[in-house]
Amino acid sequence: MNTLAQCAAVVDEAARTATAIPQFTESGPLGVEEAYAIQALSMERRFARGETLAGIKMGLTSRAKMVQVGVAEVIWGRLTNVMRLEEGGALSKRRYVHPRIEPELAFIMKRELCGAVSPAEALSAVEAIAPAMEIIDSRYRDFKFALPDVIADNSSSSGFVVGPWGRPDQDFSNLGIAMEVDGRVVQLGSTAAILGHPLRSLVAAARAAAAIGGLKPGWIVLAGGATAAHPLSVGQHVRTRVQNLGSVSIKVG
Ligand code: 0L1
Ligand code: MG
Repeated sequence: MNTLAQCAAVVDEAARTATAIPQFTESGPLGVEEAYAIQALSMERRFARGETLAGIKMGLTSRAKMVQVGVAEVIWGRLTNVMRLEEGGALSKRRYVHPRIEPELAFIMKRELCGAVSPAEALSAVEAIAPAMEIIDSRYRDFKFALPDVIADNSSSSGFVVGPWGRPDQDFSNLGIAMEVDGRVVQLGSTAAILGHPLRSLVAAARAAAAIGGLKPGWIVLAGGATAAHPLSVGQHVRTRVQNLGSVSIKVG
């Protein structure tokens, strides 16, 4: 088994060059703590290339996602400025190995939030909420991995796009979500699929982010996919509509 720094270099290079790699767990045991250490080291390499931390993503927060991946644990990853895509813009599929897209709810923070907090405390630190989509792209061959592999691979996070910001003082516990590809609905869900209420995901994010000094003002938190993810192909136009919050879209080039 390689050192943690070597694993970080391998997964970072796989992401940078959009090249599939074998799972780390195929060549030896890897614990969850070690996997988060690899994630941190691989993200340090991106920061050394000029990317900046823009927030965090929560993963496997819905039953559909847990079933799709075959685990029962919430995970997290880091978002960078370079991963953010322009709303209504285009992504280049060549930059990814085998990208998928999923509908999400995004928070933007107005205050720091760190450690064990109540849902009310979490909500009071939120500036706004928005419909969003995350592009996930496992760097592992055939999109197959064990839990530590995916954590080491920044929890598959590869890109995100955020729609119009709305007030956080509205009921967003159970809003309908429809994700369309070229006008055809491919996934239907509800924000309630995100841990029963997306705010619970923010509470979990504050706890997770204690490891990196807490969530900071201006950071984006992706609450997690509300449905299973959908594979992306060149030429597609993907739009997610969230009840009361508007829509967010991206083209695949
Ligand atoms: O919910 C998520 O964002 C899960 C990401 C990790 C699993 C996957 O790649 O499907
Ligand atoms: Mg996600």
